[in-house]
Amino acid sequence: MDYFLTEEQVMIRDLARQVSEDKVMPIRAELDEKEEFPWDIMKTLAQSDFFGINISEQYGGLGMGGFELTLAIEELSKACLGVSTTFAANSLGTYPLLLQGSDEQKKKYLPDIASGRKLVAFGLTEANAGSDAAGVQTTAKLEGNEYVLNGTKQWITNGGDAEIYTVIAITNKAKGARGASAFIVDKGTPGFSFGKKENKLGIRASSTRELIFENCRIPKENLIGKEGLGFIIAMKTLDKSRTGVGAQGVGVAQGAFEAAADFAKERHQFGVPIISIQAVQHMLADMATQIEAARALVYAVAKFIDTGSKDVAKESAMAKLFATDVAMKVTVDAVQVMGGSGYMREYPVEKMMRDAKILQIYEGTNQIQRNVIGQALIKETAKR
Ligand code: COS
Repeated sequence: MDYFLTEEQVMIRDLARQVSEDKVMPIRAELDEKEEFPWDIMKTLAQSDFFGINISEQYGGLGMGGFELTLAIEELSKACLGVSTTFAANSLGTYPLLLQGSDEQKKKYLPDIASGRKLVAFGLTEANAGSDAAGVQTTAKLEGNEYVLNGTKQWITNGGDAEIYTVIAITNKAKGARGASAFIVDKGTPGFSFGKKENKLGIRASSTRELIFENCRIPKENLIGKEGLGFIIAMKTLDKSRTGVGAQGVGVAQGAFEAAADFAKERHQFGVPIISIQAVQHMLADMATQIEAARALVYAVAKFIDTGSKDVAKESAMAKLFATDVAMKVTVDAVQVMGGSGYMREYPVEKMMRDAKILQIYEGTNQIQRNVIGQALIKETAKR
């Protein structure tokens, strides 16, 4: 379907598609098998200014919006979700700075992020704070001109490979969610170390580690916004980034669909290509319809967020929920269309199916997305 993209948007999409086809597809199976961090691909994306897409020109970015970022994430996801997760987690980690960073913080950090010189990671999740994001136990205590961080963050994408970390920690336990604050922590700060690299079902090209803070002292200037804003910054960050997860869903589903449709044209059974068998055609028709519906929703929500509207939690949750459920269904169906071949590592769809599962889990499980939507609906009905 034609989404009437501008010339610039077509350029971003086509460039991302080219990187995906030339650089990602040839090595995605190897990255998955060896759990190899995609440094070369990140370098290529940096050279093409992809890390600066939604960072303003003032700080070295391209000054575009979340919609253009969505286009890039979708194309990368068509080839490999491990690669697109590494890239998208970078923007996730950058949002706290974009949302509430001071001009000094932006001047100090954003040019390195926009140029791709430094990768970013977002540290919210902990052993006891997953769906219950307000359950964070990592503490940050102000001592003179420094905050002292103690605690452990879990399952942090880009953990260990990123240079810059935006971290949520408790500054006032008595205040609950209102007692959390957001900080910038540089890799190499004494007292800041990493756990072992996690061995995952999918997105194995991306790295996932614990962030360990043991009396880690950071300058008080590294507080983002004000004390007590941490939970809201985290929620607003997720409101922005969840559309990107939706775009990942659209991309991986499209990749799986194309692999299955191409295979169905070549594979013969009962003397005909299986694409001419109605049972297979109907599966492909459902897959294509669901993908187009997911894409339309993700694009519409990304554009809505770019208008600067303040309350986007419901729409962003809807885009993430719908597109990632579609991704799971379509990747499973792609394996089914391809039968025994789909199950083999020789073809890309078994990896896509393994990769897609995380989309229903990270940046808020799809059950949490339904909660967010439900809560927004309750508020809306109260206003009517
Ligand atoms: N934007 C602005 N403010 C928000 C907000 C949003 N999107 N969501 C919540 N808030 C505010 C609320 O308005 C409330 O403010 P008041 O204290 O003034 O009333 C405050 O934050 C607490 O909100 P709430 O009571 O809804 O918080 P809960 O602890 O019930 O948690 C959910 C809400 C479940 C939505 C939240 O914990 C969540 O998103 N969890 C999933 C986290 C996640 O995605 N984890 C994945 C790891 S990060 S990669």
